[in-house]
Amino acid sequence: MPAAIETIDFHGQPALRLATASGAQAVVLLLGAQVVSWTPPGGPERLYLSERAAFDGSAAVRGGVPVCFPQFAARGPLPRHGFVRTMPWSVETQRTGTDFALATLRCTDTEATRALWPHRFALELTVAIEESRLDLELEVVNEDDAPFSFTAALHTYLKVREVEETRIEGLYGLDYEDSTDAGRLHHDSGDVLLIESETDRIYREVARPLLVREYDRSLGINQEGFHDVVVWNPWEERCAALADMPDRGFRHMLCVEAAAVHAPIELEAGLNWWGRQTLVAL
Ligand code: TA6
Repeated sequence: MPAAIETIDFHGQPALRLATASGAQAVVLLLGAQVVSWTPPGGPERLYLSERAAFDGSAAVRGGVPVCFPQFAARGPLPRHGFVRTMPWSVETQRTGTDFALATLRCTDTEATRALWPHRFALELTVAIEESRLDLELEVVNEDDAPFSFTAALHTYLKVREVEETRIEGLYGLDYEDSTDAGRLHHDSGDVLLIESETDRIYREVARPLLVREYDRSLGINQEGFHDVVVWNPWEERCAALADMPDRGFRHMLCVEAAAVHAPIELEAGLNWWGRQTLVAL
């Protein structure tokens, strides 16, 4: 089968399914430009999607890769993680080649967004699959006539077999803000990060690729443009408090997010910024 892109219905929402000749697949919702599935050739699924996720647009879909913009988390006056994850995006480009499939989705400011955040902007999310790789690129264009600043993230939910048996390598020597410790700054001095309790960290100035290792497989993660990496697992209590997560869901997910948080991006009028996260199944 050659590479192809088709429009599908995914839990009642319009979505694109990208597929390559070698058998990779990804699904991206037009709602929030949220990638909700990525399967490298031969499988299995590598993104976590909660079986209790709401797909009616009343809340962000729990899982996949939510796009957070123009505010990360509750670090400002806007709704948590901004407002574009529950907005409808449009399909701008679809392209397939010998063994890749690529789609670009776009959203722009509306009267409702300007009431919350008085700026004109255009966002494009490009999703590309090729062999065992998923590339996500977020472009922000300042269409205003004055500068604006924003924080943003690709809030990637990885699917893991068992979170306590998962190790993250590559964070050694970095400073991180610990949201479970009132945002205090800590220094990571361990070779690997093990997730054994609630974890909510914003690692700063991450310049090296990361490796997420499980006993029988790994995932390489690289980013450009984004300076921070957020690592999040709600653990038992917080997970149980999330209406759209099953109680044991935290055992099978791990968020490793490409983010621009600790130093907001300042964007001059008419200019653009982009950030990319790449996942490679190993
Ligand atoms: O990225 C980590 C985080 O900011 C956590 O603090 C956690 O609350 C999570 O995002 C999920 O946020 P949400 O608004 O999707 O429930």
